[in-house]
Amino acid sequence: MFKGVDYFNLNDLFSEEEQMIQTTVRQFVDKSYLPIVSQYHRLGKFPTEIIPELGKLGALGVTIPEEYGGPGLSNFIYGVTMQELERGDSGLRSFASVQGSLVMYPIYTYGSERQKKYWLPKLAAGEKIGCFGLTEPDYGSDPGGMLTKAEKVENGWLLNGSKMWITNGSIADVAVIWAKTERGVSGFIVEKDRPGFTAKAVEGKFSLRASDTAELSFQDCLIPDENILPLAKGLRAPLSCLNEARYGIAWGVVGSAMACYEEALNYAKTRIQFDKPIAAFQITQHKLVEMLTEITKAQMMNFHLGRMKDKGKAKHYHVSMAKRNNVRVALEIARSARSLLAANGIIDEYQVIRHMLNLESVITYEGTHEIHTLIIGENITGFNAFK
Ligand code: TGC
Ligand code: FAD
Repeated sequence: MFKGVDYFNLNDLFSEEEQMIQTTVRQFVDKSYLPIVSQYHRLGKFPTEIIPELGKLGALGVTIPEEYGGPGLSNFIYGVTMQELERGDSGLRSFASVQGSLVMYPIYTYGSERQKKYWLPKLAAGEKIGCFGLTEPDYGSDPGGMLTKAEKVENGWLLNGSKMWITNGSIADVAVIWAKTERGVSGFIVEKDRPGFTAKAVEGKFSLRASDTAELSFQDCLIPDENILPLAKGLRAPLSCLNEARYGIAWGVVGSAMACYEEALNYAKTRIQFDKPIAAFQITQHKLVEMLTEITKAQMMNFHLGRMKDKGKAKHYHVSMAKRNNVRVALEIARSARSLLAANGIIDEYQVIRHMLNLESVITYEGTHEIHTLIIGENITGFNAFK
């Protein structure tokens, strides 16, 4: 039975299958992931040994149909899964987001039958790891300006350029790379051992430390014709993948917020100052009430968005609103929880500082907070304020 932060008993509205999967993912995070995350956070590495378990859980490519090796579950279950993974760490959810929404989704949606049959079962099982390269050193919020190019040559495509801040980049077996071509922005499946392809881990991160982030370079890297995603034409193809990942993030960050709230509440009940638990002070209660209220509002938004998405009614601007709101409130909750733990809030014996630092990346990637403001702003006013 679900024992988490659920003030309005939304969980009662979950189907039996949704509840069962939530509990299974939650137990995996509690038993297999939380005991090791601090150690990997210190090391600055992703715990690759848990990848097969993620595959067995069905957390990689949740909505990919069974005929391609996926579990073929709903978008709602995808969301719930991301929430429970990010309750562990944003790096864990990032791994699953990238593998499912940014590698499997484009292959499933824009790939040939041969590409789907070859890659999807291996990615679903976690036998192969994928990454997604859209961002470049000089083009982040404005991916349409990308400099990476693929030139048509007799026996394929010659890829030149670089991609920056790529999650899973240095541990990936395969990359989905977006490049300008004579037919507009196109997507390519690039195996890691192709001559001319190098990946280098980004050093010195203070955020998402238990996640791999890399810079990818391509120098006259020859990609065979059969590796282009045949149905991906133009920038709308990679942007459509972002909708999937942003939806998962909207759910995921609520998991981070729940972890911070629970830790803050437990701490406040046991930490004694002025002969009382700090939970007995009005200012502490105010902080906790604000946290729980924002979590409850975000859970409701996700619940409805998930049902809308399963009916095919969630538009990209709805996803932007949920991503924008939920990451902002999760970050505020993590900061507030950190303040409640005070000095203990800055060490990794507790979770709040790790979540807080992670969320600084999450509010930046998959469209910054400002970019989502402008996406929603354009939708409601009709004016494009990007350019
Ligand atoms: P714009 O001219 O507006 O659009 C170009 C074409 O794309 C269509 N479109 C979309 N299609 C599907 N979904 C969306 N969300 C779409 N947004 C736009 C649009 O209709 C148009 O189609 P067509 O057929 O008319 O050509 O493009 P723009 O160049 O003005 O840029 C728009 C903008 C700023 C919203 C977009 O580029 C943007 O979202 N920028 C943010 C970049 C971003 O989010 N990057 C994420 C990189 S991946 C990542 O961060 C992974 S982290 C993963 C992890 O670790 O969890
Ligand atoms: P910039 O675009 O340079 O933005 C700088 C500032 O200007 C921001 O505050 C931004 O909001 C603001 N700004 C930009 N344009 C406007 C405007 N029109 N109006 C108002 N303000 C504006 N990318 C991938 O392709 N694949 C990945 O797997 C991936 N993983 C990542 C993992 C991590 C840990 C991080 C930190 C990033 C990752 N990214 C990935 C990149 C991420 O998507 C970009 O960092 C993000 O899109 C922002 O780009 P930028 O950092 O270049 O910032």
